[in-house]
Amino acid sequence: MRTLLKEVDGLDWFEGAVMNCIWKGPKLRDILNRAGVDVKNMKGSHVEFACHKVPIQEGASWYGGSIELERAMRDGADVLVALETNGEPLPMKHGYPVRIVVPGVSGCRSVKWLDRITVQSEESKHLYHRFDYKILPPQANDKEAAKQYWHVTPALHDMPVNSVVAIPQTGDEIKLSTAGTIEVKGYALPKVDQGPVVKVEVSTNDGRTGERGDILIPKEGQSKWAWTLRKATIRIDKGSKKRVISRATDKGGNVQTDKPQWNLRGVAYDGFGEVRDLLVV
Ligand SMILES: Nc1nc2c(c(=O)[nH]1)N[C@H]1C(S)=C(S)[C@@H](COP(=O)(O)O)O[C@H]1N2
Ligand SMILES: [Mo]
Repeated sequence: MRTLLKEVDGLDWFEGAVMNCIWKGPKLRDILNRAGVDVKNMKGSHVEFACHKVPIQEGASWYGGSIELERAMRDGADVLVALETNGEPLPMKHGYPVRIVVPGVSGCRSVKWLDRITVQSEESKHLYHRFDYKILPPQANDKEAAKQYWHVTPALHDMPVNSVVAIPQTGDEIKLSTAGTIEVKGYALPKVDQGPVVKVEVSTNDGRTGERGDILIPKEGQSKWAWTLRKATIRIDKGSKKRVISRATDKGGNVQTDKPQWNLRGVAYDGFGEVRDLLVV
């Protein structure tokens, strides 16, 4: 968002931040059910996850965030109290011994080094829940202007459909094949639980024509949450300042947009995947 649209007050996400692994652990809903949480009498409640073991950058002694109880209790939402990743105990930096994993949702709710789960009537009061990770409206164009919008803007949960061109990268020099084509590889992610991604189109001429990428991984049985890795062979002319864009469509029909909306924190970018300044020789 910073490099393609306008300066933001936020982190450099580059193409986006992503985690895609096999998580294992009890479902949060089973734990809450065992604890006697009665959803019917708790409409509109939230579940807060907290970690008091590690302070945050800004000095608060804990980290936390919440999701709606409805999501926590929905079977298909697959919210996990994760103990393992890719068949191993969680690595220390990814939350050992236990973390929350809320698939399809902004990573900030997946609290690491978890030490408390609270069902409560209000959303988390944590700084990062109230004053970060929100898609502020475009009028909130600096920190001062944002002040009046934090309280009325909902916390970010659902992540949008996305695709990323990983090979080649911006600035690369690439050699054309004898057939006049190059190979493009990347990944694509669906909007929240509306996956898998069913189509990725790759274009070298601003979308006037496109090529469909073939799925490399997985070959079959795509999870609704997981990314797909793809490869496309596309025609391109020799020359400098060449651009390759990618556009994903998921099972729910969500498509990446040509005109993503800027927001101050630079979150939830849903514009096309893009690499620029390619030198094709
Ligand atoms: N305790 C704790 N959990 C946390 C955070 C944190 O700062 N402290 N950062 C969150 C954010 S913003 C993200 S994006 C993910 C990153 O998870 P990862 O380090 O496993 O990639 O952890 C989340 N959980
Ligand atoms: Mo994050």
